[in-house]
Amino acid sequence: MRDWLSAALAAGFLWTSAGIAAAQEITLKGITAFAEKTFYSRGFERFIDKVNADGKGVVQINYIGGPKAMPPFEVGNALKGGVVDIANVTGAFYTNVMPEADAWKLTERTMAELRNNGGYAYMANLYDQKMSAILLARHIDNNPFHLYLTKPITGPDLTGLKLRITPVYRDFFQSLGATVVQTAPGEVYTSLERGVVDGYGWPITGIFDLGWHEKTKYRVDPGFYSAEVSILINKATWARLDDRQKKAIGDAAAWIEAQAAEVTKENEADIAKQKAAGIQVIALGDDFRKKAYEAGWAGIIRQSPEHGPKLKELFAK
Ligand code: 173
Repeated sequence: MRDWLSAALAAGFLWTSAGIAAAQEITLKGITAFAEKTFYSRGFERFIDKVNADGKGVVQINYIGGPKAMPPFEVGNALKGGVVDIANVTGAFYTNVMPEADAWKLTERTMAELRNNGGYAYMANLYDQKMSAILLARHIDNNPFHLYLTKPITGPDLTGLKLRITPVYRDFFQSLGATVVQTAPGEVYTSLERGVVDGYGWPITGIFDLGWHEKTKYRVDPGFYSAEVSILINKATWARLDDRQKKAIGDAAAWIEAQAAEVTKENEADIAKQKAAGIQVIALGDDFRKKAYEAGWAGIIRQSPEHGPKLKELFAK
């Protein structure tokens, strides 16, 4: 083999069957807003494993890690600016860049339905304009949020309670009289331990990942909304990819989004685990859930009078 050819192959150049174009394997930087190997990062980690297996010689993802590498609320900006290429993150963590992203939590339609009814397309345009990004896959859905407490309540009145929030819960908990304090997930444990908060919002799954069950006495039912965690890619990065690179990433994205329905099994498992850990359920009835949606949509429409009403039309049932 001629020297230049072996050198080109060693450097990762591949010849297409037509022999007219050479493509170099590309390596993308991936970050997650959730702690590595915990529930909300696992779908992303499976996605990366698949891309790296199927995309050998074509495209690879270098997994930089989670909140130790980058604060969760900075992930949106980093993706927008191309500091990272691919991110695993929830809309509530980048409302500073795109307030409408928090509306995913209010969807009552599946992603398959939203990809058909124009809901996904409407959001895709906002991602393009505000985030310079493309939402590849929502891998967490069917996963309600709950209020967890260290003190009991007797009804839907949170007056006098100080609660840890993200934008997900702000309007709802405030509408019921709570005082709220926003923290990243990584600060929940110490906030509970120091008595800085009387409880926190979080989905039904994952409270065992960071040890919060040790400090949690009550879970308020019913749950409300549907947690969203998605894989996003920077728009300029995507534009640089050739067809084979896009296919490797697109196929892995469709594969992981199709698994979002399986989240319900994890919900059941964590409900049983919470019960076994002695966490008591405070059941408030469906009015609690109804109030959550009212406050949630009012908040989205207040923050985005231009797009909120249209999103409600496309997302709600
Ligand atoms: O509570 C949170 O940090 C939050 O907003 C969230 C969103 C999606 C999944 C898990 C947590």
